[in-house]
Amino acid sequence: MRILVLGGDGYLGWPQALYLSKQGYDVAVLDNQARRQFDLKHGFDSLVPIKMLHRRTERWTELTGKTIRIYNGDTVNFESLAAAFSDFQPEAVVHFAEQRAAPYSMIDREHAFYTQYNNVLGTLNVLYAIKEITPDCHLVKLGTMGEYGTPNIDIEEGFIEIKHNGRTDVLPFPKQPGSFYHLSKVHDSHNIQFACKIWGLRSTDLNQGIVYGADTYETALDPELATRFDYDQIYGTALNRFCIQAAVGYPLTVYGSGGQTRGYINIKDTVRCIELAIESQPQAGEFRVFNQITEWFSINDIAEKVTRVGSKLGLNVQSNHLPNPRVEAEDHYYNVVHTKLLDLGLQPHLLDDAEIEYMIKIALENRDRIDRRMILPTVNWRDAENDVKRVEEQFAN
Ligand code: NAD
Ligand code: USQ
Repeated sequence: MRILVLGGDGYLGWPQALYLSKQGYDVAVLDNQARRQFDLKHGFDSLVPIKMLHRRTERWTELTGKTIRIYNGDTVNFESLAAAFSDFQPEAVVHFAEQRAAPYSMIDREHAFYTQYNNVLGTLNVLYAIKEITPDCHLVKLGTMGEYGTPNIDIEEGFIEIKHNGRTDVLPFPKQPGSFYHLSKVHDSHNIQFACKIWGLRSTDLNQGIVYGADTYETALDPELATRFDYDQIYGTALNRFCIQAAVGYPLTVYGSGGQTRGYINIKDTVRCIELAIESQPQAGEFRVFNQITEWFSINDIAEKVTRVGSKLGLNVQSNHLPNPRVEAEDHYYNVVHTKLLDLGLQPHLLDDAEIEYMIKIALENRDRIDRRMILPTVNWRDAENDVKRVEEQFAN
């Protein structure tokens, strides 16, 4: 089966391309290098050194004899996207190619605009490319658990049965996202569901939780295959950030009281989940939603785990409750239905001490690459104007 991975140079897209190639699929990647350009422009860098996309694919071929085709394309530029679809004729498309940082989307109008323009219109182009060029192609789209927010009821898997004034229907689960980034995913979901209904496209929307983990079995084969490890205040997620903070002796940056609870998934499970979605193709016209998480923790739970494991490694790990720069519930109910991928055969790698120890050790090995100026949050949901200045000052340093 031919699979096109959009955003195939990113943290998740690259390991996904390797994993699918290893399983015997014919894989191509498309990327516009937006993420690398952000790093170059602002002086950010992955904790772990990463090779350019061409070298990565070359190394994969040297090691395995398998090839991964590269398309330099942009989902927002329909010509480049359509050229890749026409040339490769994908039977499945895995769509990772979006601006994925909530703090980035909350810097100011310009960054909110870019995020929604890039994500929503890029995905609209993907839907048209499928309709016009490869109408049977299965779209596997990366959504996010943050689309749902934190309602005071169980979060169902995409849809909920509602009884109202004596009548009953099964409707999309209510969405209460917490950033302009998370909102872009909600808009995508609506557009995708609509395209399935009117054109008979087939799609799986994966509401994925926070992904952690430094490598997959394939990226670990060789340092030149490594995927990125973000720890900065814009792209770094809390667990990655806490691991590098423990390694450099910086108090863990817990935002607010730390009761914020989120779904998590190991990167090794992410790549498998997407294969499971591809293998179990939906019917024409079907819009499926899977909740792609394996467990959930509060930020305090994560800080406690990193403190415990760091202490075992002889590190002095402290926590600091910073004023929360985001607008979010800090003490809330959280219970998520996530059975569909388990039913398809997912066998989760859960977050144990060994995984955290591995991540802290990678941070210790790359300690001289950690820029402490990237640790404190610079984007405040409530006070964007002031923070643009602070973000710019920090980028300028
Ligand atoms: P990433 O930023 O590392 O990778 C995204 C890749 O897409 C980058 O290589 C970037 O250059 C590319 N890209 C962005 N816009 C593009 C465009 N218009 N055209 C072509 N390429 C473009 O992000 P990631 O962590 O790998 O996340 C991938 C996807 O998974 C995103 O959609 C994200 O929202 C979703 N997701 C990620 C996580 C997580 O914890 N990392 C959790 C849930 C969902
Ligand atoms: N947080 C801290 N300290 C930090 C960083 C974050 O306490 O130093 C808190 C945040 O306030 C938030 C929680 O940790 O309550 C999660 O934040 P995060 O930065 O780890 O993750 P988030 O912003 O939710 O975004 C990440 C990915 C995004 C993906 C999302 C999945 O960047 O692409 O969509 O996880 S989910 O959270 O399920 O929506």
